[in-house]
Parts: sequence; C-alpha cells; structure tokens
Amino acid sequence: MAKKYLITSALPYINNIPHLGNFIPLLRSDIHVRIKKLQGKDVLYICATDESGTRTEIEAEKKHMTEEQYCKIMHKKFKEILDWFSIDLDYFGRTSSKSNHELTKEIFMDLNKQGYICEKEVTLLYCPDCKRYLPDSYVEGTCPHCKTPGAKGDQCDACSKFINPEELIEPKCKLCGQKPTVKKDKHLFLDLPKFSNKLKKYIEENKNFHGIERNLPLAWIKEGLEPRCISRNLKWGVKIPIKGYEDKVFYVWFDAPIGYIAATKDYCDKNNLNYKDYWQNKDTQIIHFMGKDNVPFHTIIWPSELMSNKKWNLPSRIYSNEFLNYLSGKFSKSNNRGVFCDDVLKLKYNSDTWRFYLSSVLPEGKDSDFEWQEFMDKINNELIANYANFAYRIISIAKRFGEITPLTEEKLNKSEKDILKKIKENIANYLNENTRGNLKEALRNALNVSSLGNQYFQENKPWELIKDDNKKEEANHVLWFSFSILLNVSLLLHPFIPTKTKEIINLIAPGFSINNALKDKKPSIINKNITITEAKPLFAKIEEEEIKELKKKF
Ligand code: B3M
Ligand code: ZN
Repeated sequence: MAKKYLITSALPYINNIPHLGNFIPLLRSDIHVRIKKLQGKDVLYICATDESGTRTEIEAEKKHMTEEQYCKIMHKKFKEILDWFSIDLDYFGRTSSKSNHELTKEIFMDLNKQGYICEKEVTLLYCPDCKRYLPDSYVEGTCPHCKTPGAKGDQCDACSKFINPEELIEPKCKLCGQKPTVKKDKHLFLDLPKFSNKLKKYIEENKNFHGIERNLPLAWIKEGLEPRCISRNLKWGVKIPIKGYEDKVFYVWFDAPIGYIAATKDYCDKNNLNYKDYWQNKDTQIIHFMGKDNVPFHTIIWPSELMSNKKWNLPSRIYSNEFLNYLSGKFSKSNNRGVFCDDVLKLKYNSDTWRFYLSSVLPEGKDSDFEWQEFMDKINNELIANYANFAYRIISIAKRFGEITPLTEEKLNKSEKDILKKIKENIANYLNENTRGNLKEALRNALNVSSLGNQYFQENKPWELIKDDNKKEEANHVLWFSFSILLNVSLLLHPFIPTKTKEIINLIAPGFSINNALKDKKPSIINKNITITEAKPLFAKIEEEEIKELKKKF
C-alpha cells in the first residue's frame, strides 16, 4: 500500500490572533504539504483551534459571552485569516468538538488502566481578588530552574523547562498583580518517568528526529522526567471521567494534541473515510509543524499519551522553527508592536506578497527578523525583478507574436538542453531541502530556475526576433522554450505563492495538472499551443513612501 501522510500545524490558541511569528508553522506546513502534492503524495492536512483552558474563560468573561459563543466567533475569525493566506487545510477543527472530548477521555482511560496516571496532593495558587485558581499563563514569577523573571506557570520561555505553578519564585497574579494564596487539592499526574525508556528508544531509533527535536527530549530524559499534572480547577475544558474529579477538567496541553486525531476523525466522518487509516495504520506517517517552544510537549507528553495503547501511530517527524522577531524584539499585541494577521488583511498587499516575504526570511536553523526595508527589497528585487517581470515580459511579447506552437525535446539546442539539466538539478535540491525542512533553501532553488529563465530570455532577445518575418520559426522556438522555463519556475514557486502562480500556469498551460507535476523529478515542457490575449503585471512595486507609512503605523 502507498504511504499516506497526515500533516499538522500546531493548534493556535483561540484567544490570540496570531502575529506573523505565530503564523510561521502554518505557512511552513502549507508549503510542505503543497510540495508533497507536487510529488503526487497522498496527504491530509489538518489543524484546529486550541480552545480549552483559563485563557478562554477569561477572554469570554471580558467580552460578556459564554465560552461557546466566544470560541465560535473566534474560530470563524481564524478560518477567515487562514483562507485569506491560502492555507489549504483539508480540515480546520476545534478542540471543543465532541470527537475531541470523547477521544481525550478514551486515551485518558487507557492510560489510567495501564497504571500511567497517579494522584497527588498539590499546592495551588489561588487569587483571592480574582476568585480563581491561577494556572499556567495567569501566574508569573521567577523560573525555579534558570532564575529568569517573567516565567509562566507552566513553562519558562528562557530555558523552556516545564514548571508547576506553585514552584514559581515570588508568584504574582497576572490579572491583578496580587500575590496569590496557596491552597491544597488532589490532582492527576501523567507518570512520565514510566515512559522514559520507551521514549528514549522511540527517539533514538527514529532517524527523522534531528537537532532540538532529538537533543531536547533525550537531554530531559537523561536528567530524569517528573510526573506532569494533567488536571486543572476549571470549568471550560474536557471533563475528567473519574470519581472525585467532577469539578475539574484536563490541562489544555493534555487534550490539545488529541485534537489532531479528533480533527482527522471529523474530516473522515464527513468524507466517508476512516480516521484509523491515518492514526492506526502503520503506512501513515504523522508529521507535525510547530514553533520550538512546543517541542517538549510534542516529543515527551504527546508520544507518552499515545503509548498507552500500541494501536496509535507516533509522530514520524517534527519540523520546528526558531522565532521570527519584529525589528529584533518580540511581537506584542498589548504594546502594539509588530504585525498581526488581522492587520495584514487590511493592508493593500495580497497574500502571495506576504507569503513570499515570510518564506524568504523563515526562522529555520536560527531566529530571524521582520524588517520593513527588507520586505520592500525582497518583493521588489526578488519576487518582481526575478519572477514577475520574467513572466510579464514573455507574456507581453507572446501577445504581440500570436499563437505559439509547441516543439519537442529533440528540437532543443545544446544550451537549452543544459538549461533543462540545471532545472532538473534544482528540482532535486528543492525536494531534498523540503524533506529536511529547509524551505527557505527550497525557495532559493526555485528562484535559481527563474534566473536561468531570465538569462535565456535576455540572450535570445525574442522581442527582436518577432519583428523579423524571416525569423518567425526562431521566435516561436525561443518563446515556447521561455514559456517552458516559466512553467517550471511557476510550479516550483507554487507552494510559496499559490495564487499568482496558478494564474500563470492556467494561462500558459491550460489544463496542466499541478498535483503530480514533480512526480518524476523532471522538468515539464509545454506541449500545447499557447495563445496570449492579455498581459498585465503580476505585482505592483512597493514604494519607499509606503514603507515609511508602515514603519510609523507598526
Ligand atoms: N496552542 C501553543 C501554541 O499555540 C498551543 C499548541 C498546541 S498544539 C497541540 O503555541
Ligand atoms: Zn527558566
């Protein structure tokens, strides 16, 4: 049976409109999925909103809504943003779905039956002013591990270690700033030490785990894992199905990754498929995209949840990204710092423009920065100068020339054969870089092909050939081959800038199927007549003045 791929992007928290940094895993996963589709692979692409937990309770209350109402509105907003950016999900689910509640309970019961859950009395932080327990993100203090101030109640951003809220040094309620009081209560823990050996084996034996995805969990296992509290004193979330826990729900990170399975199930139920073909059939590879801060959850907690019962597929590969910063600092909605996805929708640039810029500065291997000047430079000097102008120039000349008849490969001269050879090499590199998760490099390979096209076009001067009645045949040849190069560039750029490239492909090779185009890892050649009746520039140049305005605004 042919391999299937189930590809996910980390589930965004329902209460935060993503900034461009949060958007990176969505963009990278979308590009990766589209490249896999060019290769003719069988891919299902899934995401969902992460809805459980305190954040939702507090935001809903601020807006005088029930949690259900609030999540419904926000989910719709997220969906609009993802559609606008052409994030081509097969299904965008919700962790508040019935399927997620059921699957979470099922997986918990399995863990419990196998002895992987333990109960302990814990000290909790309670804010008497706000009248609520302060888990996770609503309490702040100094990290007990690295002593950095400003650590959250579940994880320290500085050293990325897990924290239990009561371990924070000098804790403060993030809502009112008061010092919380301490209460004792019984809670459930996932007994992580019991998974240590299995996790170690799983990670060590999986050749697809590299860098932080391999080193971080192995280092933590070596240090010794500790049981992880998985219940919370809240109402909004997945109810805990055992006696004595009626007033508690699961910790948001317990049910969130199960949301991947639930979203798959919801998609499959709607399409007469079986979600077990993805999650329980060993021919399926599960691939997760996320920011690096999510790596501990996906390499330790999540596989442990799945190990309760041998039936589940474990993640085959994790692609994590470093952080995208805004002008060398952090994005912050409250300080109006940086560009958020809802802002982007109101600006004049189309989604391809944003996707191209972000793709060219992806924080892969190291952090990167969003810079307005660079935004303008990348769009004007790479997207427009290298690709869009190439496309526009050939199309304009072809419009003046009239119908172009296709030739066959035998008609190619030596230098054209060389170009095809180079395109083939770039395709091979492009696909390898995609497998390694170096999408910024894959984009380079696509642009290399565009440079080859520009060079060919410049050397063969079709604009002169079309003026000479004796050179009709030569003009036809050069235009046809230029269009063939343009087809290849457009295919390679398609995962990055899907909208414009699709328009170009439909214009120059109507009926050409984008899916499967790179199945044989070979360049494509146009084999039908080409008639162009209209030519217009693909993108408008960005002017200095616009950048000045934007710098002021953000
Ligand atoms: N919502 C954290 C985040 O958005 C979390 C990811 C869940 S993935 C299962 O960064
Ligand atoms: Zn720390």
